[in-house]
Amino acid sequence: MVTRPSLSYVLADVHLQPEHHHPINQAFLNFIRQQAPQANSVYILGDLFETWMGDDLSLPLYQTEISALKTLTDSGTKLYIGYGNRDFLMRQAFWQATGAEFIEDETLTRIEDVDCLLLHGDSLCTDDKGYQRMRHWFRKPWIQWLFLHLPKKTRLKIAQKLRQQSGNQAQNKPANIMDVSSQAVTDLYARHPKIEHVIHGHTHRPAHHCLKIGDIEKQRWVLGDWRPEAQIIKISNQQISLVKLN
Ligand SMILES: [Mn+2]
Repeated sequence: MVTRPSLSYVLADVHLQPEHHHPINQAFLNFIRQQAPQANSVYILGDLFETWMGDDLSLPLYQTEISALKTLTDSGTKLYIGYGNRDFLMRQAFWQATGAEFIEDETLTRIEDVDCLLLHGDSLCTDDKGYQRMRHWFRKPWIQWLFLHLPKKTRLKIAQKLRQQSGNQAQNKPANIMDVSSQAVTDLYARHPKIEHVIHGHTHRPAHHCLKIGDIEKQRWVLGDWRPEAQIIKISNQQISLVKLN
């Protein structure tokens, strides 16, 4: 058993591309091969992949990245992956191929002796009613089952359409609607009154927000995306920091 220093990473919104020579994929592979093996654990809070259309279709597309993740977990680093709004159809074959463990949205966990609440973040964007309606449907197990049983060609077409649509919508929506709603954040804090640190992604607006509620200084850490420069969370010796990866 190798003893590692106190070090863990939390990241989200990598949006790995199907072309594995893409700069994002290269940056991610560098991180997974060089920095991640020094850590005790790595948490990926959703949207690791641009889309996931079922293990049968997507595992071969991301073979290089999947095997890098497997090498990482074989080396003893714990890897936890949650669903995002683009990749929530990973199933048994994915977890087996990577050696990663699934984490639910809104998970309370202790990382390097710091209690943290982890979530993707899309559940907080409640001002975007259209998006929340779509999320509600996509999260239904029977809809997912139906989708996964469609022929590969049909799934590819649907995924392409959804990507186009979400791109167009994002351009047309006012910026404040795409961010978290303050009411949703207040509700989240109320559900977890004792927790000090909340970490999420999704909005691609890396930041450290502080809000004093009663005796507790609530700290909301927002992860960045990986275009072009990643901003991820490093937790070491009970200190949390938002760091840039070069
Ligand atoms: Mn997202």
